[in-house]
Amino acid sequence: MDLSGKTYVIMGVANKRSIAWGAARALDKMGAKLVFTILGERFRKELDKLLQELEGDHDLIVECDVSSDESVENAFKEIGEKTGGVDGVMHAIAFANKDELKGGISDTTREGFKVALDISAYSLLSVAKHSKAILNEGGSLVTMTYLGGERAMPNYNVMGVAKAALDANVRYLAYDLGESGFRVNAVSAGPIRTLSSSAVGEFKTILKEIEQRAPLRRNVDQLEVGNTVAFLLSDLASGITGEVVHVDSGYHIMA
Ligand code: N5H
Repeated sequence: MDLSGKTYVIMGVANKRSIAWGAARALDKMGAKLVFTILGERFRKELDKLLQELEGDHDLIVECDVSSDESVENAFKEIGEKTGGVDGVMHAIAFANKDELKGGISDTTREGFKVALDISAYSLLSVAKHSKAILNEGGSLVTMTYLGGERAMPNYNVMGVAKAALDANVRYLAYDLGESGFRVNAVSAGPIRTLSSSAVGEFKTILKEIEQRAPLRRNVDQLEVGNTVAFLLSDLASGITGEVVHVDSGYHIMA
């Protein structure tokens, strides 16, 4: 696929294992120009180092803290001024307190619930609000979700509730922005070892279950997810909106 002439914003690269980095590698290979947002300056050095691995020259890195509307507004203003408009945004951001990703969901604190829903679900609405002003014709948003938003899973807890809200945000945003010709979709990835999953105790067991039970009998990697993100961001997906595409070796179809 040729994406030369297209510009995409990627939010959520923390390190080389990030799913957002898988999307960056895929989009770069297809010739797209990339803009990155980082949570804070401490992530800049890591990203600068990673960027040397890409083929294209992607020099615009903007700070964006999605817990602040002002920060999101300023980030997209700056990106708009420096690029003259973008063709899409990948949102790969989530957070929940570690304590709430184990044990029962009934122990979730009010504050922990608020934080998880704010960073993992509300943030997509804020990104939509402030990015639509700089989206080129036919532009689109893609976010990352997980099966734990559709089914109850041990330990996922408040993140499952946040992903259910995120999935609903995708559908409501698709309706809202559809009037302007913009599309909004999600990719539901199978489990992949990343910085955010590294804290999960049972992760090995979860990966093994996929190898045994998923139709493809193997796990997926960041590049496979990235290729699907690239497809959804591209004009090849011009008729797809409000959709959740599972890139999970087919695991979600199994009883
Ligand atoms: C059923 C599972 C396993 C249990 C749940 C894992 C959920 C992980 C998602 C959240 C977003 C991880 C998270 O917020 C970790 C933080 O508490 C601590 N980490 C950090 O602060 C690091 C430094 C930063 C960079 O991370 C973040 N997120 O800001 C689900 C798994 C099988 C699949 C999975 C891992 C799904 C998912 O949503 O990521």
